[in-house]
Amino acid sequence: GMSNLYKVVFVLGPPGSGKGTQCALIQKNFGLVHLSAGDLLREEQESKSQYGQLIAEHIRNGTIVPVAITCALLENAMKASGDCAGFLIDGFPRNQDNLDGWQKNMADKVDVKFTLFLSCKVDVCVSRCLNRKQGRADDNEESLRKRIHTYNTQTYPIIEYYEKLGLVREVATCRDTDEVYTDIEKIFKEAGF
Ligand code: UP5
Ligand code: MG
Repeated sequence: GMSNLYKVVFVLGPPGSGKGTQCALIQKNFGLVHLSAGDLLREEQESKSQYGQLIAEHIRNGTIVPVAITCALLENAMKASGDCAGFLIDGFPRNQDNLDGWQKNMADKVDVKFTLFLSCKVDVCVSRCLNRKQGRADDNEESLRKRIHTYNTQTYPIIEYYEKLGLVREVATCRDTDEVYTDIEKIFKEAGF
């Protein structure tokens, strides 16, 4: 029955909207395992994988890695996690290819509870990324323009798809991290986590 399925919450929103920041808090307080698709891709790239160059190019250009690669990384990470309350899948699915590949490979293994949509004004997002100073190859003005374009044209339609299914919980993130988290905590409690 449903109890055998992995519980999943997707976390989407523009670059710098606070997906990683908020997922860390949710993971700590609710026992869900945070899997950032972007972090998994960066780790894969650094591990000298055969896909390293392809991943690096997509990240720098703000375009989206083919789903076969990303979905395999996510599934492996889920299998390696052992027992947990569920998974926070951060930054995925971010285009139609991602959604199609996920549905094909994972739909019968997971119970998608909802999509947490972290909404934030573009100028705030951009300045957060430019001030982050974590050495990310895509935290420069040119890559950020491309990332925002990809978000608007390809990722936002995925959020709209889940919205039509009644599965979006939106939280505005142009506020202090603690205020944002207070709203998120309510959403997870109401969802039974
Ligand atoms: N910060 C956070 N919240 C704040 C707040 N409330 N007030 C003030 N500051 C706040 O936050 C960004 C910065 O803002 C941090 O310095 C933080 O302290 C501060 P963070 O939590 O890191 O935001 P996040 O939304 O996680 O931003 P990130 O840059 O990680 O989002 P992206 O969606 O752009 O990056 P991601 O790593 O998901 O993807 C990168 C690239 O990988 C993509 O462009 C794509 O090329 C590739 N990719 C795929 O191809 N497929 C995938 O499935 C996933 C990624
Ligand atoms: Mg992130």
